[in-house]
Amino acid sequence: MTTPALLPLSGRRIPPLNLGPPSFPHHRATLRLSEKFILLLILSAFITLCFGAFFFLPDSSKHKRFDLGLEDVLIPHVDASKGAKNPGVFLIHGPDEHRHREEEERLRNKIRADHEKALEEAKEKLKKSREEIRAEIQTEKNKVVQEMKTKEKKPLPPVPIPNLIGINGGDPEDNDIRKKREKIKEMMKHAWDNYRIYGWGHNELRPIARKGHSTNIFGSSQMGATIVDALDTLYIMGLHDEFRDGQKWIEDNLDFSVNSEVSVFEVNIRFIGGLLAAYYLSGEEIFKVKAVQLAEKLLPAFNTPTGIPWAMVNLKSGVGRNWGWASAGSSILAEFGTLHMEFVHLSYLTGDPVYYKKVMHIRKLLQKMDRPNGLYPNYLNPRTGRWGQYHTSVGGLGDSFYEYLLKAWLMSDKTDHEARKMYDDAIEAIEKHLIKKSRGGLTFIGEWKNGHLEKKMGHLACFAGGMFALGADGSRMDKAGHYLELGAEIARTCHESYDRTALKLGPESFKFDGAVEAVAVRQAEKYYILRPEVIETYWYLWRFTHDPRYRQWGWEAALAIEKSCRVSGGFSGVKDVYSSTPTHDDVQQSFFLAETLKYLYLLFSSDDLLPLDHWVFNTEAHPLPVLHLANTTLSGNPAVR
Ligand code: DMJ
Repeated sequence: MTTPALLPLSGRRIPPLNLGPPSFPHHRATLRLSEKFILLLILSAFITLCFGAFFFLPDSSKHKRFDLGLEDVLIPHVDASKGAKNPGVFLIHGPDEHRHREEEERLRNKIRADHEKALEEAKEKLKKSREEIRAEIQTEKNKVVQEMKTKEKKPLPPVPIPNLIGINGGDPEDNDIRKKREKIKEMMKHAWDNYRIYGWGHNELRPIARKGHSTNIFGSSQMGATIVDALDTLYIMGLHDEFRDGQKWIEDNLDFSVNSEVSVFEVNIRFIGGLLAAYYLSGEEIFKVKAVQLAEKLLPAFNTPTGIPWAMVNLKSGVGRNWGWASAGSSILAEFGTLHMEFVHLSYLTGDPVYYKKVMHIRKLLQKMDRPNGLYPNYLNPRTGRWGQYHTSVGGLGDSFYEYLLKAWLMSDKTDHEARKMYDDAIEAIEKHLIKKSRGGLTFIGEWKNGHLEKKMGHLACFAGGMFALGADGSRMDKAGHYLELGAEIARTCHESYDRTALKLGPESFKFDGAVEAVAVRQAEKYYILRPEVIETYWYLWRFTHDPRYRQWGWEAALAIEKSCRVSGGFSGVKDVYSSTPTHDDVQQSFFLAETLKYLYLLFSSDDLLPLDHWVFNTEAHPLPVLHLANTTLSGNPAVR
């Protein structure tokens, strides 16, 4: 700021005010006290003016909420031309001023009239008896319920249904394989029938206590998670009576207007995924309607400063929050990064782009963030848009995020190149930093924690063998052979983790430490809870290679489950796979019916059942058809089913 020229006050030129070092004492001495006072007064008036003007300048810094270069996705898009967000700041003059006064007067009159009307109504009400008032309230309630029901029944717009190929059949020619497939179907019957008898409508089953079971991921209400999760498995196995039974329960009982806090991720992959798959397979509208009703209930979870959803949401109030254990209040990569497939299908089926926009927003945000060593950390704070702890894993907390990048590309009929690029980049970084070979020659995927590689692999990470195989075709620099081989190596390692136990079932997590290879060390990591990932990898590798070892390994796993997990009331997880006498955890997980038994059944079916160039399986093994969107838009389509 330059000092303004001082004007003479009484015809006398005032020497410049010197506020410099006291090297010119004579100058200051010449300035009288009153003159000094006037000068100071003018100066302070000027400073006040500049200061005031500063406040009236547009404040661009207010709009920038983060320093991550995310402006385009994070800046609230307010249409300035409408300008009514803060009406107080606009000054109105001329003819507009008159119109404005009239408008104000009209509003005042309306408020006055409304008040009087309300007063009259209240007086009238008071004249009525309690019974009359109660009856009126009841009529009002009924009206609201009726309105909600009509809204629920509102038909969704017709869309072209993709070519649904291979939803039945899959009979293998080989007699031995056919018998094995029949055995898997019998296991499914056993799991379903017992749930039907002892746990019907509950989320899961306690097969030993013979009663219902649930965990906090499903909230506090009975949402029949096993029914929804099992539907498509029942369908492809030809268990149509059971399928219809499940459908009936859903029609009559599945209600999402409940005061219950659920996991957005789990409800998405199991319920929305399960309902969508059941809809595509059977064509029954009810499944589509229920999927959309539920999706609407999940949307408030996205109301965060960044658009990264909360981990949990209350289905009734829409209030969201994160898990208490997650680093620095973060959301989890594998949770907010595993919505894409289902949400794209929801937009496709409803013609409402809202779902598509939510997941694309997440993708854009992730794309713009710095990644340490090219790796995605598992934790992201939805308030600040900053990473939490630098922990990267292809197992729990990270796993299905990578899976969904690849599957977004496959599901788009290989047109979503952005997703493929993100997948390729991520996989390259993972291979460079996390994938190692043990002394004994087993390839494993470790976990990256604050600059250090933990030589530990979770059962969950075993799904990656199948993912590498599935992504081989279309990989960069034609490395298809390499990725198929990598998938096979992971399958071998995971098979070893099963083979080195007493029960021939894999532990939750296993180490590679000196002489220890593919074995759990801590007691807390020795359990098997009917998880599917290893069998899932066998199935993908079987489809791509037809190497008989995968059917053989799958059969070993099926027999081990039958021997150690089957009880008269269903199937249960076991607490220690290294102990030859199994101790049961008494939980029949819903994913056992959705995934483990489905992948086993597919492993012993021919490839024409749910062929992989027409179907993409969500992370809960629910098959969704490939969408040929090249010539369509997501905002509705006139064609009819
Ligand atoms: C399933 O719910 C899904 O596969 C999910 O992606 C991770 N884990 C369980 C089964 O282990």
